[in-house]
Amino acid sequence: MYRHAARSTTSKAVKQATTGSGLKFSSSSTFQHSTSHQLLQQEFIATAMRCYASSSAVSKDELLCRVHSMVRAYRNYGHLEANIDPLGLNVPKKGTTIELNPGVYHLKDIESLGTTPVDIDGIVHIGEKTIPKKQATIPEIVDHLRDVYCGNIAAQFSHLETTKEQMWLSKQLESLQADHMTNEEQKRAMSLMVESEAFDHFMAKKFPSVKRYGLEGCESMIYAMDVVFEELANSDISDIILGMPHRGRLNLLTGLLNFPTRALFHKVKGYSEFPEELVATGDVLSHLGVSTELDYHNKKVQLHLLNNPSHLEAINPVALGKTRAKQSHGSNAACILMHGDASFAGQGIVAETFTLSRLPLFRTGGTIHIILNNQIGFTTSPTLSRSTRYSGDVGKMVGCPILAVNAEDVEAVKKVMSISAKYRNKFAKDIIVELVGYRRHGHNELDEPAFTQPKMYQVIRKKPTFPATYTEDLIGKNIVTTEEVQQIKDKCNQYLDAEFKAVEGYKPEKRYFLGDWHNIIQASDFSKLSLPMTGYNIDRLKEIAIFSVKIPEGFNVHKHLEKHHIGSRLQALQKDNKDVNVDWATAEVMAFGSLLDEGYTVRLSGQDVIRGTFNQRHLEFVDQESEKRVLPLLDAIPGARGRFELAQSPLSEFAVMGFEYGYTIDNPNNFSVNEMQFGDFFNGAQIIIDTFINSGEDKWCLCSGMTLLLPHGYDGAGPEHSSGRIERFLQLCDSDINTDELVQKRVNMCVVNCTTPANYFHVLRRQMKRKFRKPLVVFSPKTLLKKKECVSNLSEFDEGTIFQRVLTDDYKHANITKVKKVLFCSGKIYYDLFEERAKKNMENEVMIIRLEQLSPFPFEQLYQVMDKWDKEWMKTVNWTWIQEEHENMGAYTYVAPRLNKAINTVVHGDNRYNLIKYIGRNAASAPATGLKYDHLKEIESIMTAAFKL
Ligand SMILES: Cc1ncc(C[n+]2csc(CCOP(=O)(O)OP(=O)(O)O)c2C)c(N)n1
Repeated sequence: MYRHAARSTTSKAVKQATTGSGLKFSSSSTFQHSTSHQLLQQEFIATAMRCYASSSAVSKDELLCRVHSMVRAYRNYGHLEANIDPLGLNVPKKGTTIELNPGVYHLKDIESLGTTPVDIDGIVHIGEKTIPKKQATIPEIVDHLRDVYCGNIAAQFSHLETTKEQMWLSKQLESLQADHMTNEEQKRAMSLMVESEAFDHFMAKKFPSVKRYGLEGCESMIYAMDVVFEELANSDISDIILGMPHRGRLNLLTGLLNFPTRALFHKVKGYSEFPEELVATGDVLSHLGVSTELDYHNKKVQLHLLNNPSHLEAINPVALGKTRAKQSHGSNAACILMHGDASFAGQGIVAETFTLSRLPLFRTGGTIHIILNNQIGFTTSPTLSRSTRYSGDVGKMVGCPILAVNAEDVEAVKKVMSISAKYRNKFAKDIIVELVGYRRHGHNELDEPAFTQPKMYQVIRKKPTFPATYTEDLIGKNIVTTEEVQQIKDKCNQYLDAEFKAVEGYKPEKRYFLGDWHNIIQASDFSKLSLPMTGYNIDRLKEIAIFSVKIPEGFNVHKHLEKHHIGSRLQALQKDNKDVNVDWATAEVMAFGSLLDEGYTVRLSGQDVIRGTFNQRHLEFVDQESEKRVLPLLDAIPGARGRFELAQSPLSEFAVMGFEYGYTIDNPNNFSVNEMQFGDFFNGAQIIIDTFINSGEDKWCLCSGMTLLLPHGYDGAGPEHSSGRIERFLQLCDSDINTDELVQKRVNMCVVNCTTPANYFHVLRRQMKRKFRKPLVVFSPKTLLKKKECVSNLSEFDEGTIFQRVLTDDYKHANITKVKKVLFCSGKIYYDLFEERAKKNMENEVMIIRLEQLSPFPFEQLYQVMDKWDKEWMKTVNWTWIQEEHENMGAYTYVAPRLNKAINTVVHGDNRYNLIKYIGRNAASAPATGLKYDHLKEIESIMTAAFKL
């Protein structure tokens, strides 16, 4: 439904709108603008009349000027009179847009103009594309402009940033008017739509209770996709990454994307989409994906339809990330995103993704957006679901052309699809096509739509289907015969019947862990796993670390950095290997650099990641005089084979995290680290965590080594910036407490809270060195970045060293039976406990054990530690979990039952006692106090409790 909104408002109109009097809410649920548009029109006419004073003797230049003004008006406002609603419910009244009236330009009242040709070269494009007309009469020009801009395409492009783009689009639209589809093309469109309809009918008959979100009412989408795929294939695109929601997905999968129909029926009947040897819980029908080769007259293109979650539009940044990953490995990939009209206008991720579209480290050369506009969102009409005329209007934020088209004009559909691919290829920018159709049934086929939209559905129920009318049209034009159409239908139904029968005995194909992934296995395949050695040659590591602060001769680096960053790093590294102590930021650079050295693609993204929020990273140096920038790691460590992308990101978490996830699922050798400015900001991207990172492998067998850095720690920074919400991530982990296996095989995510630079180095490298890929969440430090005790000796990075899941100081206790209390902890609190214990001289009585890895829970390592201990002594010990966080937060509720199980198992052989005591902050609503005094008092009381025996 298209409402007529004023294009701008006078101050009076603004006042009216904000007080409510300017917008009337009518019973038919449409906004009506009362006076503002009329006022504007009057103003416009008055101005135009002054400018184009009527005269029968106008000069040639004056005449051209008038024609030019009218042409521009059509390009700007023609869409207001276009007919893009196939239901005919929202057809604008012709002649109501004053700017489109030739009389306003005095081009009606000069009699001779009716027959005298005007020079139109460079003003408007009429005629064949190859032989454009040089002259035309005014009536010819007006007719042409009405055909192009007030026909079945509503084109908006006057908001584009460059006249070059505007001129190009107007030329395309105007000259393509003379282009007509060949008979073959029309037959192709017809058969695709007839097959799509037959598929929907077959599904309705065989599976009447299944929600399939059919394409009925918008069947030309299937041809639209065919056109755009072919256009991209012809422009040598090697890969198309496609993200789309539920509507019409099954039609597209089976109709164009070679998804075996028997596999789909197999899934509908309730069987798994995965081969037996894979461990996966699967997903619903409308989230299925596929990767397939499309062949357009020997122009081949690999199409990847991504699995998507129910959360509408969340797939968008993921698809972009995957596209960029393909491009960074040398392929000429392009992204297409399909959307629903309500979700495109409503979901904020759409705007966030547009923001990425032109940023140097995120761009992918333009996305083609196709909005499948069925003029309704579930039960909500457009008047209640958006504040803009078109669903695609949000694209204006990045100067994106918006071409809305009546889905029942196949020729117009073909035109806009072809223009969209050409525009993307030419300008490397996004473009939106709005395919306006309708939805024949309810939101799904089991819903009754007339409860809420009775009038619309009266029209729809009387309306013949489009494949039927289009077919009749082609028969009428002698392009096909009735027999040919019948043959298409019969063949299609026979095929569907055969596929239906073939479900018996169908076994899902192995489509996973192939190609780039052939060396990767699922972590459940324990027999094939080994602990990866993540240590690296320390001389090379030193070289990398030195290189990371190497600046060119004569470069004016900031004095502070010269002394405290570059100077102190070089100083630390100049010592003998055995005396080299490495801090957090150096450990990180050694991890990245060594992975680059081994040929991995490393990508670090997030807000201000180049410098680092805490002023610790400084991967880039800026000349203080010329502002020239150098990024030593990016400029390549001598001899390193990998590619480094340092992606300072916009202020977005949702889109950026989705993008990075997409980057990692494309290739197992893509190591992407996404840092939040402070840990708590991940919550803006919770949808990506819940629906992709945490569950993508189980739902879709898609593995990801995506790594999140969430700065965490109670340092008096107040309620938000203290906590990365460890508890929320642990709740998402399926680290099983009931298993008797020592090693947790099937855990979805790794969660760590490391306390040493060496462990951080190893855990980062482990992401790429394992045979499997799992997302990793690192609760990274803030104050520890600069703490002088928080360093690791270079020997801890050497070949043969590995990540330590558990760090214990039991070896320091000559007589362990003197220990009265064992404090289990994780993260930065360890340093406070260590200092306090020393101060209190209680090393003999209190043992501190750090859980560096929380998920998968390190049962195996704990058993290794405990097996050495005296069992009778263990029965007497005070076992305590101590944390900085409040009792209802942090790792406590996750860790306590697991520690209980581990200790009970070792001491009693079963899980009989509740042994773990708690020390930490009391339960609270906010993660931390905003008062420094309270913060310090809380620490004091935690420390007092810790060393009370
Ligand atoms: C983020 C989100 N909110 C709500 C829903 C529930 N939902 C599923 S489809 C739908 C309507 C979507 O309308 P539209 O985008 O126009 O697509 P259509 O179903 O009409 O094709 C809604 C609200 C969802 N899947 N995702």
